[in-house]
Amino acid sequence: MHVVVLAGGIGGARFLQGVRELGVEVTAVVNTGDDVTMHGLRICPDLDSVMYTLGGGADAERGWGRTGESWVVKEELAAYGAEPTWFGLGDKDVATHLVRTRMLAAGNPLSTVTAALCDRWKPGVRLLPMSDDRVETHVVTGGQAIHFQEWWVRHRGQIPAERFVFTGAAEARPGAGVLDAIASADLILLAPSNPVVSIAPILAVPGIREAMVAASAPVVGVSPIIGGAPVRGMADKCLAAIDVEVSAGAVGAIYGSDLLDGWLVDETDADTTVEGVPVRSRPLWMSDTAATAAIVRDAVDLAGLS
Ligand code: GDP
Ligand code: FO1
Ligand code: CA
Repeated sequence: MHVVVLAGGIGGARFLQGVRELGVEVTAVVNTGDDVTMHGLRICPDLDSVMYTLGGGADAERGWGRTGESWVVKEELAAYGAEPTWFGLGDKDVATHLVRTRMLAAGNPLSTVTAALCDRWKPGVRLLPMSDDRVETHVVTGGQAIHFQEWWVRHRGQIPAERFVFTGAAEARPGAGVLDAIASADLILLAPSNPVVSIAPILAVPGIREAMVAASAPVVGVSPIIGGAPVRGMADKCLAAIDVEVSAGAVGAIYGSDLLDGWLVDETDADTTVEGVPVRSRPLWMSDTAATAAIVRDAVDLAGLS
């Protein structure tokens, strides 16, 4: 069996820990819309969250970056007044960005660079960037567009987002291996990642959504919204910006019945319906790997594959 998972950062990473427990071939197609260049370094937050988490090097409490991190580089940059001082690069994390930036500058596509970084971390699943082309999520606020990281980290998501723009998405091509993975999948899962800024950018790369709809594999999504609120993060603010209700049903509806063959919601949202989509409820808290693996098994079952 080959399972393809669309994933963002921490929600995607935790979900993939459960998918990995299936013991089958797993390919993760990961959002790169959060990617940014800071201090000359190319940073891929969602790829790194997944790589570090599955590789056992993530700081689970902070939710991003490395365990046992130190901040000497950040302090030294701040001493120079080198902007942006609002974005924290840990010393260990910097090494990842140095390797990535050098390999990209040498002409390697991000997919090749990611595979090389994963040679060290051995995440146990294949990590594919959604695109090797540059796509960046921007937030339109007060009539101007700022990078997603500036909105989320600098402004702590406190200034109202009017809409999200995936700059470069229209011209981007699916990353190396992405369409082949989707076409050869036996099951495609949407991780309980942020629908607006993690899954939507992946689906905005021309050809990916179409390939998923055309694939022989069933597509099952897992709700990131439980009881009308995100478990953590900014999904409520993001959904408000696109005028979508913060509910499991509304998120299922934006993916739509053409894409979804099943939608898994939490047991507190058992009354959820999505037109044209079979909905099942079960506990969706990814409290540990065993709980997450149980969610994944229910998704496999909902797809009719158990
Ligand atoms: P990010 O890129 O680091 O923000 O992470 P993702 O986009 O992959 O995941 C963020 C989403 O994960 C948020 O909308 C959360 O609601 C969701 N999430 C986090 N933990 C859980 C959990 O235990 N269960 C469910 N169902 N969703 C979760
Ligand atoms: N999040 C923060 O809240 N503050 C930071 O200074 C910060 C730095 C950072 C550096 C590398 C990296 O991979 C992620 C980083 N994040 C930081 C997390 C990131 O802003 C977001 O949580 C994700 O992009 C959302 O998926
Ligand atoms: Ca993200």
